[in-house]
Amino acid sequence: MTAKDYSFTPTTIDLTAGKTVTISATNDGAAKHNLTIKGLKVSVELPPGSTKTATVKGAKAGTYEFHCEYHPTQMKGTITVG
Ligand SMILES: [Cu+2]
Repeated sequence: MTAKDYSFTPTTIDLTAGKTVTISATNDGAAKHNLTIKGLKVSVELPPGSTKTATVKGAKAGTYEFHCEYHPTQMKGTITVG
């Protein structure tokens, strides 16, 4: 996924339950961003120009919210695990 000032692309992501998934996030913007996924223990800092990965192991089926801690009202989305 990509973070750019001030949105994530895509804003909806589908994952398969019970699998180990690596999420790669790139900050293509000029501002500092962050990727936090509530309920999946993901919180990665994304300085401008950086790419970071987060591994999610065996997520349970459900809907999880993700956002940027610096711009939580603008930068957010949903991960559906099913
Ligand atoms: Cu941000």
